[in-house]
Order: sequence, then structure tokens, then C-alpha cells
Amino acid sequence: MSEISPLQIARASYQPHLPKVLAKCGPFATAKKGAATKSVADQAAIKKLFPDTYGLPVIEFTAGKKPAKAPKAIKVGVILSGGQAPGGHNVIAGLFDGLKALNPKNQLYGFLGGPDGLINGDFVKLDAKTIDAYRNTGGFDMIRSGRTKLDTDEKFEKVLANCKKEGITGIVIIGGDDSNTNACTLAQYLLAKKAGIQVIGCPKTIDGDLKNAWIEVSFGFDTATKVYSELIGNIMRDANSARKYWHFIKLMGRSASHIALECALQTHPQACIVSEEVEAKKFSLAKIVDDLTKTVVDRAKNKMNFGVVLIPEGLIEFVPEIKVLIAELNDLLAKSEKAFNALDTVEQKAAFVEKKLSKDTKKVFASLPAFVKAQLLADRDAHGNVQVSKIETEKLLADMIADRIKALNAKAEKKIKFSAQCHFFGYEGRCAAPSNFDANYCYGLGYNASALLNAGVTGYMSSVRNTSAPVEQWIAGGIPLTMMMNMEHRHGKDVPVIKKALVELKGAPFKAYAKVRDAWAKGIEFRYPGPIQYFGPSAVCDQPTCTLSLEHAPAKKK
Ligand code: FBP
Repeated sequence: MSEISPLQIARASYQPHLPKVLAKCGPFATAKKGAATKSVADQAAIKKLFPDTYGLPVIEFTAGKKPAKAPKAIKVGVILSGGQAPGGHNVIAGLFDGLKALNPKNQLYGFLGGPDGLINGDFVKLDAKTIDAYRNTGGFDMIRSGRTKLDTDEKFEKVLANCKKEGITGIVIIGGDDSNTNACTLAQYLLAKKAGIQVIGCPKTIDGDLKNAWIEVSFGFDTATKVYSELIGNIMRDANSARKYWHFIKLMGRSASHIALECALQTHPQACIVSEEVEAKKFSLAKIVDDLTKTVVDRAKNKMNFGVVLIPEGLIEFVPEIKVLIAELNDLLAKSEKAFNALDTVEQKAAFVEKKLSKDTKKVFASLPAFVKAQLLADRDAHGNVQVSKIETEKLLADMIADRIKALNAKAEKKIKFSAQCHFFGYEGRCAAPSNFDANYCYGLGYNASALLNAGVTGYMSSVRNTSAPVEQWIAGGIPLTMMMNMEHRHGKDVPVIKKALVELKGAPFKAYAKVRDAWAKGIEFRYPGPIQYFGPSAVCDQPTCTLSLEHAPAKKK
């Protein structure tokens, strides 16, 4: 094991707080069941696909008593699925502690490398020593993660066989919307097979797009946005000190702009593009560049040749004409894969696709700089989609603005100075040591999963709610996975999936930003959140995100 830093040593002894009911009754809390539920949309189709798990009630844990005799010992498997998010280890630690509180003989199996571990039967038995080494640490390195989908009967059969072999009767899947969609399908499959194996999901993703009326936030969002906001604040100080650069900062978030918006609310940049607004208002790339150029020019008139622009990673796919271009390219590359891959240079590849694109799209493609063309033509992900994190949107915008300024300067007497620096913040935040919020939230989600297993239910997502209040007031329970599902058209087929939560233009976080953005564009209203604090006054250490506070602000008394 490598040397442990002083902070890690101090942090290892942090005991996360649990929602009151779990702190008091442990995993023996009573599962109070509400009324039957329905899916967010497409009820008939979802009911047909999930006959055994559709309509399950919402669960809220209330006081319960430890039985005189410990429940029968069980074996449970856990996987981490998808992109890393701060707090994953604490979910496992909470689950481990909950299982041991139920019966010290309970065993937790960590399946390695995500879903692949479950499919291939590749696991480690997690013991107290291993768990202790990872408490309150970032990363997923305890059992690693993977992006393989658990989506076919063939894979489910292998999972079932591996569980049967080991005598595992519970599976906890820690993942995002896709992984929890798969958890829902697996739960239905195992019920139909009368396998006696429960499946519980836990909401993970820094992107913050796995949320709804019942799941207030996915874990990792709090820590990751705090890390990015610290870095953005540092850059703002630098920008305001040197007064010579415009910084273009792309922020992770595969589709939704929650991360960029949260960071904007924390730091007050000159501009933050919100992809959902771009799509709703059909802003073209030219319009986005024109608006940003105007901000640059207006500030230059006031001798402010500096500023900060935040750009969500998924932007490119929300710009209408580029969306069409990407769709055409995806189709084309899927159909002509062999011929395309046989070409050696990017120029040859670009010429090849240009011949096959529709008239308008060809113009759009031709207007893009060579490096973006190359990135758009690069390898697709496992699902045949362009990998947005590899497209340098920040550089694209900076270059296009530079061209506009050059054209203006050619005609103007007084020249505008414009010099850009580009950044991409993503991986920097995904494995940070979890903030107190994420440390508590994740531990609670894991511990709560053990209570759901004890309650004998399957097809649920572990839920900890009321999270903008102090931890003691958090509410523990379970939400039926089918409740979050709807039908979506993906890769030519209608499939059941958990509905992704994009930024809502009528939602409080976007409205809060829209109200102040013009003032931020003109002035120097930077806010410096500083680094995450793990020890110290609660006002500094336990701040929830602006997004959570705004979305779940307690109703004002009239
Ligand atoms: P999840 O949705 O799996 O949590 O992953 C989110 C994310 O961090 C995105 O923000 C980003 O686009 C993507 O993962 C990057 O994926 P990879 O780790 O495969 O490069």
C-alpha cells in the first residue's frame, strides 16, 4: 500500500452521520409502505415489461426494533458501475456496516471492474480491514468500475449462475441512470425466475442528472462541483490579477448542464452556456459565438480584456445544426465503417464523409475548424456515439471568437485585445475525497440499502431525502425503480429507461442564474468558494450545493 497522507489519516476516522431513524434503529428500521405507484410516463408499456415490479409502493423507514435473534446470515454482492464519483467507497462502507449490524456473519462480495465482475464471477470478499482502508476516500479503486451494460438475458443468466454458485441473495448496483435501468431489468428477470435474489440500486453520477421528485441528488455531484468551483475561483483571481486572458472552461456533464450551472452559481463567471437553453431556443453556433463576442467587445470598451466562460461538455450535441451533423455522421460511419476505417488520414476521412452528407449539413461540417472535424470523426464509444468529452468545444468557441475579433479589428481604429486560455475540468473532480455531504449521503445510501435488503424488497433505489436539511433530519427509504422509467427511442428501438433529468429552464437554479447573468457579464462579481473543507465550522464544511438549496428550499411562510 502506498504512503498515506496526513489528511487521509485524519479523514479515515471521520464517522459519517446517518439519518436519525437509521442511527437509532440501525438496519432494523421498519419499512413503512405507501400507496401503489406508477411510472413517470408510458405506464401501460412499462407495466407490461415489468409485471412483477411495477406499482410497488414507496418505502419510508420508521422506528423498528432489533429482533432477539439475528436474522439468517446472508451474502450480498456489490458493483460500482460507470464513471467514478466521489463517495462510492462510502456507499460500500455503509452497506458493509449495515450488513454486519444485521448479522456479523453476513458477507459482502465486491465484484471487480463493474458489471463485468458480476458476469464473469470475478470478485473479492470484502473484510473490515479493506473497508477501513477506504473509508471517506475518493475513487472507485477498492473494486474498480466498468461501463459494460447488464442488458441481455445471456448476461443475466451468467449473473444468476455466479450468484447461485456463491449463495448470494442480494445485489447492490451503484450507478447512474443506465446502470439503474439495468438494475430494474435484472430485478424483474430474477423475480420471474423465482431466483430469490434481491436487487437494490444506488444513485451515482457527478453529472447530477439522475434525480427526480424522490431522488434529490446523485452522489458525487456535491464534491465534484466543489472541486471545479475552487479551480474556477482560482482562475478568476488570476484573470483579474493579470487582466490579459479570457478563460474558456469546459466542464464535465455528458448531456446535462447541471455541473456548469452549479459552478456558475458558485463563482459568477462572465458567461455560462446552458445546453438545455441552447436547444430550447434553437441557438446556432454562430449565435452563441456572436453573443460571446459581444460580451468580449463590451468589456474591452471598459478596459476589461479578461473574463471567464463556462461551457458544458455536452453543448456540441445540443446545438441544432451540429446535432443533425452528429446524427448523420453516426449513421454514415455505422453504415460505411469498413470503407471509412480503411482511409489513412483525417483529410481523406473528411473528404469521404463530405461527399455523403446532406446539402445543409455538408456546409456545417465544412465551416468547422480542422481539429473539430478530426474529433467528430474519431472513434465512437461502445454505443456508436461520438465521445463528447474528446471534442474541444472550449477551443472551438475561443477560436471562433478570435476570428470575429480579427475581422472587427481589421476595420476598427481602436483594436480589441483578445487572448484565450482553454481548460477542461472533469477527471480532476471525479475521484476527490468526498465532501462531508457526500461522505454522509453515500454512507447513508449504503447503510439504507442493507435495511432495504433486510426488508426483503427488490427493484428499489436506495433513497435518502430532505438532504438540504441537517443530516439528522434526512429521511431514509426506497423508491421503486419502475417509478422512474419511461420509454425512449434509442438506437432505432423503443426501450424502457430511467428518465434523465436535464436542466429545467423553469427550475429555480436556471432562473437564479438568468436573473443575474447580465450583471456578471459586465462587471467583476467573481466569487471564490475555495477548497473543500473537511474540518471546521459547519457553515464552511456542510454547505449543500446551490442547486440542491434552490431546488429544495423550504417553502417561505406567507
Ligand atoms: P456516469 O454518467 O457514468 O456517472 O459518468 C459521467 C461522466 O463523468 C461524464 O461527465 C463524462 O462525459 C463521462 O463520464 C466520461 O466518461 P469516461 O470516464 O468513460 O471517459
